[in-house]
Amino acid sequence: MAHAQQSPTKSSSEGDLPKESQLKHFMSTLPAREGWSQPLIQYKKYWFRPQMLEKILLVQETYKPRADDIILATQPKCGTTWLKALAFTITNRSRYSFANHPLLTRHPHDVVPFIEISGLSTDHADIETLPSPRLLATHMPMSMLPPDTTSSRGRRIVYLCRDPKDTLVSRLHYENRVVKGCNLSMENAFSMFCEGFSPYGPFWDHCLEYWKESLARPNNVLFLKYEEIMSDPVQAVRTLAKFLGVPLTEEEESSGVAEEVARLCSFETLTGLQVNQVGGVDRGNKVYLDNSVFFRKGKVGDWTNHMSQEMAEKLDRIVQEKLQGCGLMF
Ligand code: PAP
Repeated sequence: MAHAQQSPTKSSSEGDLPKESQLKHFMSTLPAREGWSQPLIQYKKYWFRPQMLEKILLVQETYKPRADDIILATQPKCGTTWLKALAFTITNRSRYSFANHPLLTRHPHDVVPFIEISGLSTDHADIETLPSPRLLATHMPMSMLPPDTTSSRGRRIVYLCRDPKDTLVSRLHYENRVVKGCNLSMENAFSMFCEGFSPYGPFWDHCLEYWKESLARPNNVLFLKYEEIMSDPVQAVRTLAKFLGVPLTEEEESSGVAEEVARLCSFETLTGLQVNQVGGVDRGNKVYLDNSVFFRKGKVGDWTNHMSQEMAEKLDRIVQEKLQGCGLMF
């Protein structure tokens, strides 16, 4: 589509229209489709909630990447909260003791801001004011990261993905819990997901872009799976620390730092903390999210409780076909 290539935040035929009006007009020209709790808009093959797309388009010009930014990239429901906790704890381990750690009183979303979602963290509204090196998160597809985000030799991106069946189950529960009046069925969510129609989807394209980049630039892009972290969280801590340029020292190894990080960031520890049970964040637009919505079961394979074997095989087959030949498998 020709209009998808232009920059919607730059003045064009609309002359001096304020940016927001330009964006709204631009977005009104894009394909929209109903089915999830809100209609989604398609931009460059990916589907977004309108508010998210608006922010993604805006940050194309407002986000100024720094060479030492660390970016945690995920699709929603693939383990963002967990990855934020792990990366924050690893990179700040010389600043905070485990006994008096920020994560004991603050939600992981509160300590690592998103590039494109303001208001999810309470005190990091403006990421431009954060000191370097910044730890930032994003759900943006790789191809939509603002210009220069990936070109720096030093910049690091950690991408975390998850079995699409569990991702879908997690997404379905989240939508039904967070959006008042939403009562989406597994069958409907499943068929939309299989078509590639889901927030930030197609699921496989989002993974594939980061996967290819991780193969091309392994020192800059680390590709992780939720299931791998779950099967050996301590090893995942070591891998992350090394990739992020702060490998565990021998002394740290012998004093069990990797184990402590994994324990602090575990589902069990985080869900046991008051801040993650009763707190919440005001996301603006009259949306208030309980901190607890980011924690449900935290299990691998919960799909077996919500999906038939036939559905699972169908989704596996679709994903396999889409990822065929690239070396990525679920
Ligand atoms: P987000 O992208 O909207 O922030 P995200 O954190 O990616 O959500 O996904 C939430 C999922 O991660 C939930 O999965 P479930 O619905 O299958 O249970 C949540 O339980 C899980 N999760 C959150 N924190 C942890 C953790 N520390 N360890 C393991 N899983 C976690």
